[in-house]
Amino acid sequence: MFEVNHIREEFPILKEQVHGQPLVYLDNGATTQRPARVIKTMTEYYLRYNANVHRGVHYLSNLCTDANEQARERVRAFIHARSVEEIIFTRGTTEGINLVAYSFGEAFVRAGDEILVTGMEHHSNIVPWQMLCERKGAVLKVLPVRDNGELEIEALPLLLTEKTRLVAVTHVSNVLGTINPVRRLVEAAHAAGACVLVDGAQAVPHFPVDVQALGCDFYAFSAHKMYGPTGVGVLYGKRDLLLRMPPWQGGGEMIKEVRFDKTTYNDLPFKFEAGTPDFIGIIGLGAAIDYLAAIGLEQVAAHEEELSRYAREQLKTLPGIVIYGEAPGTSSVLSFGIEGVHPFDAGTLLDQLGIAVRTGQMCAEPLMRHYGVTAMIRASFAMYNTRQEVDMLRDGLRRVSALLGNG
Ligand code: C6P
Repeated sequence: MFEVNHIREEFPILKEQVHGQPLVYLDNGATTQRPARVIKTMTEYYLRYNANVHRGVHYLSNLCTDANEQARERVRAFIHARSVEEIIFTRGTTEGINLVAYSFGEAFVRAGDEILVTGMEHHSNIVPWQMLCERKGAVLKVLPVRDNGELEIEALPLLLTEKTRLVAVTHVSNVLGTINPVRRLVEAAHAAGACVLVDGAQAVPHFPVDVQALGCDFYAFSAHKMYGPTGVGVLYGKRDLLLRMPPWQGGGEMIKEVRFDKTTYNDLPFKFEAGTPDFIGIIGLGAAIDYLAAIGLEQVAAHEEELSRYAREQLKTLPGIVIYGEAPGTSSVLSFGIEGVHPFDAGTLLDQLGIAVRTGQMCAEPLMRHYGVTAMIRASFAMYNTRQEVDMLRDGLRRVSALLGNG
């Protein structure tokens, strides 16, 4: 049974006060809080078991190596990848996308080729592709977004050409909450001979993801947005592609044999994991996955969907509210503006009431430009948020409007 108050007990920070008010944490799209058990697991490793992985024959090193590899297996099962060879640990979504932009780019992208992104991407899923295009003389194309927050899928046949090498798309928009039709995009891209990278940063914490069912070639996400630690992420890649891609960083761990005249590279996934990984963070991610799996992502999704629907309803009762992104079936993100009020002023006032929301351009400047604004206010939900917190946001916004706006 999904019991939100029971879940809240696991997150000590939720009992904190901010400016003398109970914390209402609605900035989960930026980073979620961590449950005590994840922090405890990591602390135990630091206090009792710490030793570098894949390097020693001694007891502690073997223990950490096993725990690191068990976490890899947990990630594999979590996103239903075929093999642990397809699970590469990174520093986060950003690093995963950069890895593909570099390494896939080296292997498969030539001058005149095309990379297709969408108009709702986070900077992390735009800039690495621009850098690749600059390096290779390739061309960046953009699948546009409709005002209601959906992708203009009908434009796809025009934009996908025999020159398209890769389509990079977010599974869920960090601004609009739109859940994109990834399966459909993958089918179209594959039919045109292009690969697909999915940015899953805002998807994996909110509903079950099955990379085999999606059919995508790459899928990247961050641990810190799914109740795990900062500094750790995952890149899933299809084995046959990863085998054909060169390593992107050199160093320890990614090699089999090093000679001054030639070095041979390690097997997957280690070929892409140069240097000491954040193994205690990785073990923490494993603990976060165990926790999420025990609660059940279907239950999490149902709770958050209900909460998001309720939040949309409540916000619409306020004067001067403009909601961005009204695509059917949006996820746990709700961005909006208030007529006559600057988002930063709204965010500052809400903060005084103990309510944490994100304000700004959300690392999605092209999308801001599409809506003709320089900033938005965003409430983003996690499994521990409640209707009562949504009510507090609504009441807080009412005060903001009364003080600064036209309410
Ligand atoms: N978005 C937000 O408040 P990193 O920083 O590598 O963990 O994740 C980057 C990233 C990539 N894609 C999407 C869709 C994202 O939402 C993010 C992170 C945060 O929206 C911080 S800007």
